[in-house]
Amino acid sequence: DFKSAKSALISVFSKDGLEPIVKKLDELGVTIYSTGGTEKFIKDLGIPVVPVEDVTSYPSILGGRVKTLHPKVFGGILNRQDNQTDQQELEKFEIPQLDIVIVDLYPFEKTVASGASEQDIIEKIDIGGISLIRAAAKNYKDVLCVASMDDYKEFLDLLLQDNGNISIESRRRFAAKAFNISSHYDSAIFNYFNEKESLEAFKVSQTNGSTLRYGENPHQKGYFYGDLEELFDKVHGKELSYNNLLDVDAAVNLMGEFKNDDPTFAILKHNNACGLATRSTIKQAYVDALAGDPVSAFGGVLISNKEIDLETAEEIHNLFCEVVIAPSYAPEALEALKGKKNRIILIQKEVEFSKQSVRTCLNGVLVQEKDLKTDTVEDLTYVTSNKPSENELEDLIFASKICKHTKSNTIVLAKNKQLCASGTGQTSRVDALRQAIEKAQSFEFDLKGSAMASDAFFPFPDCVEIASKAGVESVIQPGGSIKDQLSIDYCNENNVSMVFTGTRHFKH
Ligand code: 93A
Repeated sequence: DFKSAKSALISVFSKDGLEPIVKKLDELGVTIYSTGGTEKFIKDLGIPVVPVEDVTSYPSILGGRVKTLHPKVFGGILNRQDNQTDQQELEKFEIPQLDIVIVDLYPFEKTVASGASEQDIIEKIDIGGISLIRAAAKNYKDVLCVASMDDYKEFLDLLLQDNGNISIESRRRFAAKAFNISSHYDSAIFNYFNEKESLEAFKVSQTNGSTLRYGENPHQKGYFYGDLEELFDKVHGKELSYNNLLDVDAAVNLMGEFKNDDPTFAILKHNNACGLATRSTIKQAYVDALAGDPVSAFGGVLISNKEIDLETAEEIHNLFCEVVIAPSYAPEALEALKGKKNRIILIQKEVEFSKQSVRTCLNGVLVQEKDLKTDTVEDLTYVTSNKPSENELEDLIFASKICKHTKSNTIVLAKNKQLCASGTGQTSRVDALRQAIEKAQSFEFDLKGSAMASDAFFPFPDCVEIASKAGVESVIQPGGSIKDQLSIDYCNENNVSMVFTGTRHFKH
């Protein structure tokens, strides 16, 4: 099915390599239609060319944003030559048949790479050209579409080979190339917008970077790019260090889970909670958080979900800690806390945090949505014959919130809304569990009736077995292991209740 071309529409950004094509088309007697700059280029070669405006009877408007977007142009491309009605309409509306469409799109990616301004980049989003390409490729049965300067050469060879007769196979092959180009083009635009969004979300720029005393260790240089003042009022203390910043980040993310709960206090070390409790007063919450692990609490980061009063501040004052964070402080409490020169005191403002996280990886960056899913009672599937009591359910949700913010592999043990102990950042979940049990026992917690949360499913029943022997009576975990039933069976035989959340909470 060969077709000899009688007309061509040429609208190209790059004119490099176009000359021999236009010359050949002219030699073959093909009528050439063209747009602004391309038309001028062809005219300058001394070759006859019809401005597209003569077809549309409409000038190029909006600074070139609309030049080919017109029914007379698209009618000329999209009509089916074997369809009578289509052909009658061409005649009726005086639409010229177009057999070849040659486009080379505005160089969007190159413009982005050049570091151009947003405005320049936006103007390089080709609308008319991409539409010409898609229309011509869609109608490949009648139209040949050249969609990039990279294909000029191949097209010229094709013209020379059969003297302007083009086979259906060639038209279809060029159509496939065309859709490859249009989809790649749109993906590049998407990537630009997407990246823009994540960078803006972090407000990271050279101008608001600050030099830290050092990085994770004194021999490492360190910098922070961000706007701390937007998030906190720092009312007292030394400069925040690299490690302080990481702990503050972990603390506010963790406490975000308890924002609307009763008074809750958490103590963090190395980004993990070493103590956390929810009580009727903030002082009691602090006292019971500290009891979770008074050894680790030394030099920790403290955070409260409610105003810190004088009573609590006086208790806190006895502890050496790096940072205290709260939504507000009673004036006397603040004075008491200021009693240590270096202690950093932050008032956390009501500002939303970015919903994405970024970290370096293999000379690149990994970007992901933050884990914003908090397990609730509504998410739970009750998988054992023994169901958790009201109190146990509260403890399970409580434990799962802490678990989500603890480094994997992790197991969290909790009882009466108090963190008993956790196993953090272990290479196996059994190790994490053993660490948690041993730690809880070393601080004289009675684990009888405690709740256990796991960040991921149990591949074997060993964890529920060890936990049950230590006194755990309720378990919350995502579920989803092929061997779930073994853990369920064990729980059923040993009076342990277990619920599945369906959501894994790895944190690496
Ligand atoms: O701004 S556009 O999206 N609006 C249009 O209607 C249109 N038609 C073709 N850009 C449009 N084009 C593009 O113009 C082509 O894809 C090509 O890159 C460029 C050719 O313009 P000129 O012939 O004026 O150099």
